Amino acid sequence: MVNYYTNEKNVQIIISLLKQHGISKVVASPGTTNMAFVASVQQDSYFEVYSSVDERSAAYIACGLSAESVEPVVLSCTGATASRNYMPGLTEAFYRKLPILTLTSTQVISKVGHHIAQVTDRSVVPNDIVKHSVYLPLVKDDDDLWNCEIKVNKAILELFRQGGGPVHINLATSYSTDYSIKELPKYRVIHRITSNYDSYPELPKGKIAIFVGSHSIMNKSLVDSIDEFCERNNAVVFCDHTSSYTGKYKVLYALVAGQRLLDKSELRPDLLIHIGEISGDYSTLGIGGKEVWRVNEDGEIRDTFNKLTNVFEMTEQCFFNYYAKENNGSSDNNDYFLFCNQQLADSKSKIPDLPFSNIWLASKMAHLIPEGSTIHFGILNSLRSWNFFELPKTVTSASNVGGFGIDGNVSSLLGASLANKEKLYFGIIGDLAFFYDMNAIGNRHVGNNLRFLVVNNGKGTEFKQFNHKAAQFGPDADKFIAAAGHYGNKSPELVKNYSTNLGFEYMSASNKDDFEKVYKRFLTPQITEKPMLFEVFTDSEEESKALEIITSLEVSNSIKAKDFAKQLLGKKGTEFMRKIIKK
Ligand SMILES: Cc1ncc(C[n+]2csc(CCOP(=O)(O)OP(=O)(O)O)c2C)c(N)n1
Ligand SMILES: [Mg+2]
Repeated sequence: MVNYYTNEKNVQIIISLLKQHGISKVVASPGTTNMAFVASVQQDSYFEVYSSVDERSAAYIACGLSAESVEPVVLSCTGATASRNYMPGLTEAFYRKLPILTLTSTQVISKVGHHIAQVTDRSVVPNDIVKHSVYLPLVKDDDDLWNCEIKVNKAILELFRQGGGPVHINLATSYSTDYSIKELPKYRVIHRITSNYDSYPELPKGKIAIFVGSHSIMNKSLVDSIDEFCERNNAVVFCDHTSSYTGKYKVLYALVAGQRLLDKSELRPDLLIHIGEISGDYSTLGIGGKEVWRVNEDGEIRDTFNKLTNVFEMTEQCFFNYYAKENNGSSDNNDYFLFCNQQLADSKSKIPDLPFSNIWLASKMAHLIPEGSTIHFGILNSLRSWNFFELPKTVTSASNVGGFGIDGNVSSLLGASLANKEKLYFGIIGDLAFFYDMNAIGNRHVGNNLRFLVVNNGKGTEFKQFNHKAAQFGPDADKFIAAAGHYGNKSPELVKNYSTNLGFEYMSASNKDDFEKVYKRFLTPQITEKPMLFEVFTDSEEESKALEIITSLEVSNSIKAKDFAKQLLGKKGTEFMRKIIKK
């Protein structure tokens, strides 16, 4: 029988990515644990493989070969004490910044410490033998596959990053004896482009979108560069209230992206350019892109959308300035932007009068937030509710989506308000988040430029939404998941007394009529004598209904058919049908 590549996928990923990154030199030491790798590369004429019994010598051979050829070199060794002998050579490589990719093969690391023959603990690596060390597990499902693809790309790119140096992969094996894989699968390669890199990739043809995660305040010149880029390349900018971009190509996309019954394939860009940090706009994150480029000075591989192919380690300004001069040739007009905008306008026009809820409050107030103020949103329901509605262009907005805590929403707004006493600061916050951090409104630095809208539904209504995973528990979710009934259980006096005693102007509403009477005062554009707290009592069921309505404005025919089939056949029947269709 002829042997080809191993069927161990983690090894296949390494080999495929070595080839795609142009790495061919290998120094192998003998053993069983590294057999899957060694046997696979020795039958592939792409690789130039050398043998060294002594691992200490192997590592120094790799140093000499790498320095002389100015190429990376791969080391491969087995279990037992083999890897220990790499240390002197790797120390040399570390201080000379030589790109040595060290593969130390091992049984799965859960076996460490159980007196399994030849299994050693490699979890502690000296600081000055490699710049980066990872464990590559066996691939048992798609998550493992993704994990391995990302880790191997990261490890290989680290060989060259910031001057380069040695890198370590602790590579698990199951001792498979199946070497029947004739054609090596092509796994996803990721490249890193730095500003001194002279061959920037070409923009792919087709639709281009920029996704802006939470972003620090954008200066005008960056906004102008993005606008110029969009104009030249028929691009659109997907934003939420944490994105900070206010240029011409902005679309606040949660309303469209959140449509549960809409077929989104037409909306999906061919290239998604990912800037900014973490986003709380789950709906727009779900749109994704067929291919993703990430642009960030940190240069890290962050595969938020599972489709990353290039990371640009540079300022966004540098990236957009460069590509604003390019034209991907797919179109000279801005039809993709117009299409997205049209979708948004269509959905907006279908919003009916909603039940009394955070979403309804947003629909009534978002566009009336006084010009030039700042607004913060609590996690998660408040941010999502207000992301459906536009704010005035001069209003800046943010949310604690770095860590998604409900623990500091009041304090963060207070902190922001200290930066400019002449400006109004609004906070939209749930009851649990308010009570968590309520001591902050007693802080002696509180100014009269602060205004809180506390949406008090007596629990974490997030967990009571019709589409939340806890919905299956019905009322039982109240006990411990949604944590209902704490903090006075929607007492009309508690927040009123506490806040007025602290010098706040207090107002409240329990229905739409109450709201109409008081909300204009809360939106007074001038700084008033006192800070304000507007407490609105809502009900979880109404909150959930409002969300269900606003995410069901659009229904695509294809989805209608699927839904209809589901109702007719039930869940089991649909699964059965799916299996039959696959066959
Ligand atoms: C410190 C912290 N603990 C727990 C959570 C999980 N969590 C996310 S949303 C939420 C409910 C918040 O309730 P509330 O502030 O009343 O907002 P609502 O969902 O009712 O609008 C919780 C507990 C979190 N994000 N942060
Ligand atoms: Mg609540």
